[in-house]
Formats: sequence, C-alpha cells, structure tokens
Amino acid sequence: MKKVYVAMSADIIHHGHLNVLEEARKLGDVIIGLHTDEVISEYFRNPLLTYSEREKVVENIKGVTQVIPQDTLDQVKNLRKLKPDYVVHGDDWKEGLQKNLRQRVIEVLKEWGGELVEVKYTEGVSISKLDDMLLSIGTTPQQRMKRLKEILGMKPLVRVMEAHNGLTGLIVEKSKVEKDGKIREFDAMWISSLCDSTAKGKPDIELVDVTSRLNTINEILEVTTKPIILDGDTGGKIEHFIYTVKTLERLGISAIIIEDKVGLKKNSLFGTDVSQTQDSIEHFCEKIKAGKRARVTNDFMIIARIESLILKAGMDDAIERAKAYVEAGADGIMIHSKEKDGSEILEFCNRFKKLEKRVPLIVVPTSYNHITETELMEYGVNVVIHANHLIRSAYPAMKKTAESILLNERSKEASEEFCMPIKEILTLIPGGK
Ligand code: SPV
Ligand code: MG
Repeated sequence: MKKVYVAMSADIIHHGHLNVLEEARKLGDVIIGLHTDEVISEYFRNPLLTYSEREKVVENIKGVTQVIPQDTLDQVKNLRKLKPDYVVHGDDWKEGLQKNLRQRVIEVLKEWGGELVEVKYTEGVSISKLDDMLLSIGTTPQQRMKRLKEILGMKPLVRVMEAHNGLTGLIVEKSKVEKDGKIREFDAMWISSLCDSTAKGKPDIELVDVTSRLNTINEILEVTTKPIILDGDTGGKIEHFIYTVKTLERLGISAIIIEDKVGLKKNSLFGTDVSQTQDSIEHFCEKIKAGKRARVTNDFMIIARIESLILKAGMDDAIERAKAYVEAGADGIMIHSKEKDGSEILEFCNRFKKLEKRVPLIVVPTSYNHITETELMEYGVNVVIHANHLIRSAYPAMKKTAESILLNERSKEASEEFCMPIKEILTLIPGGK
C-alpha cells in the first residue's frame, strides 16, 4: 500500500475534512499528522478537545492507519521522516498564511518523488462560523470552570485580561488580532478588586462586599464563555471564605486568588506607603486548606498570592511562603511586585523553578510592563494577568468627553472627536434591533 499523509487539527470535524480523507483513502494507507494543542492554540484558537481526545476521534476514521503528532504548522520534518507517496490537502492553502508552507511541501516531496494531491475546498463550512455558533449557544458553569485547567494543560502561557462589567467582558471575550500569521486572543478574564471597586466609585479596601462582587460576576457570566479568575482580596475570615468558595464554584468561576494579608487591605501597588499587614504562614495555610476542603470538584482552583515583595519582607520569605502554600494545597502561586525593573520578579521565577513541588505561576506585570509575555514565559511563568488596563484606558477617554461638553456647551465636538457613531453603538450588541 502507498503511504498518504494528511495534516489536520480535527478539533471540529466537518464534511469538508471527510472529503479530504475520502480522497486520501483512495490513494493508500492514511497517516494523520495531528496538530498538537500548542499548534492549534498558537495559530487558530484554543482547541475544544485535547490532543488525546482528538487522536481517539481520528484513529477511528475509515482508512486511517496511524496518527502522529504534527508539532509545527510546517510539515517538512514529519514528511522527511515518513517519506509518504502522497500528501493530501484542501486546495484552500494556495493563498494566505499557508501559501509558503504549501511550497515547502512541494519542494520536500521532490526529494523522493512524492506527490501533492489537492482536494477542492468544500464551500459553505467554516470553523470560524461554527465557533460563532458555539459562542451563541453559550456554556455551562461546569464547562466554563474546568476550561482554565484545560487551557493550562494545553498552552505554555495563559493570557488573562481584566473585565469589570458585561461590556468589558465582551471585549475580553471577542478581541482578536492576527500577527505573523498567528491568531492571538485572551484566554480568560480577571475580575480585579481594584477595577470592580473603581467602577463602583469605591476604594479598593474590601469595601465592595462579596454580594456586590457577585453582581459584577453575574453580569460578566451572562454574556461571555471564557473562564474567569476572581481577585478574592484576602478571602476574608476563614469561616466566610469557605462559603465564598462554594458560591464561586457553583457559578462556574475557575479560580480565586487570595492574598496573604490581614486587617484593612489596601491595594498592593501602594506598597509600603500605607500600612498593610501580612498574614502568618500558618494562618494563611489554614485558609488555603479550608478552601480546598470546601470545594466540591477538583476543577476549581485556589491560588495563593504572596505579598512578601510588596511589603519588603524579602525574597527568602517569598520562597518560604511559596513552599508552604503549595504544601497546603494551593493550586497556583501568584507572586506580586511593584518594582519597575522587574528584576525581583525574575529572581523569584528562577528560584521557584527549582522548587521540588511546583504549581502554575501567575504574575501581574503592571509596574514592570516592559517585560513581554513571552519573556515571562521563558522564566517559567504560566499565567500573565493584565489587571487594570480596560478601566485605566476608559476613564481618561470618558473624562475628556465630559470636559469637552462643558467647554463647548454642546456635544458636537466630543461626538466628532471622541465618540463612536450612534449607528455603531446601537448595533454593537447584537439583538437590540
Ligand atoms: C487587582 O487588580 O485588584 C489586584 C492587582 O489585586 S493589584 O492592583 O496590582 O494589586
Ligand atoms: Mg485586588
């Protein structure tokens, strides 16, 4: 039998894919080069199914004799290894991102006289259309909650953005850019105490109580599907925290991050300019353990946030706490710093990497914002949270508009300079017409 190679993602399989596979089967034994989770999340979007789930699907398709990982979009490495007689692909890759990859396949096949067979693209199906349909169906609390752990398993770096109401939730849900042929979007939302409080015109001192925070959470849950990480401040009293955990888990929140401070909490970015007290290791570990006991599923994550660098307690203290919190069952460690150069964060990352017992590492690069996500990832960071940027960009824009109307005694100037057209705001949210 001749060898036929077909590279695919097989995350959502539709009749277009089956047409390609049917043609491939006519030519010989079909070997699938299955895109790894990293390839799919880098070039397309976060896969709905994991590699092993997708592998199970494709190995049961008629004519498929073997499934191997395709860990780059470029097929050349696998092709040189297998030396197939044919490569089969849809003819839609003649243009766009995959044009060069196609050329490389043609070139490499010449080395052993292989042939590229292209199957006419099946009109009327598109993964992005199917994605939109899935989005409009929505999600369930259970599905959404476990998604964060799934994404952590699939991607080396999880990218998180602040949301503080339904509209900002939609921005995080839908914002997408294309760069170097790769699609980039946010993986999850951060409901920040600072932004949630600020949006309500209140200071970030745990004054906005859990019930009010739940209103914000519900507003966001209603219109989005991406996983949510909640900034849980100190988590409050242990006796209260266990109720919060149950409530959040029931709603489908994926994780709560609690910080190791006691007493009147102030925002970390004040550092030592205000008086703030760090919790004892023993007491904070008790809080983590109580939260873990209160959980119903393994999907909900309790993440411990270390304030040692913020409060100038030193690197050794931060590392000692990381070890203790992981031992107590923390599902992740967030290390925070307000130093602008980022060196203490990178030092922490280096030391954290060497710990025997490791959990996902989370950072919030507000002060050291010159360091890129990729650089942080290279230091072992698993989750980057952009914690406050939507509210920080919205406020100056709104203030400018208000001042322009005062100055001009009319809204003409503000409308023309700073506002989106009425037509656009009316149709921004579908279903209003
Ligand atoms: C928040 O976003 O509320 C945080 C991060 O807790 S920070 O403001 O940097 O403390
Ligand atoms: Mg906060």
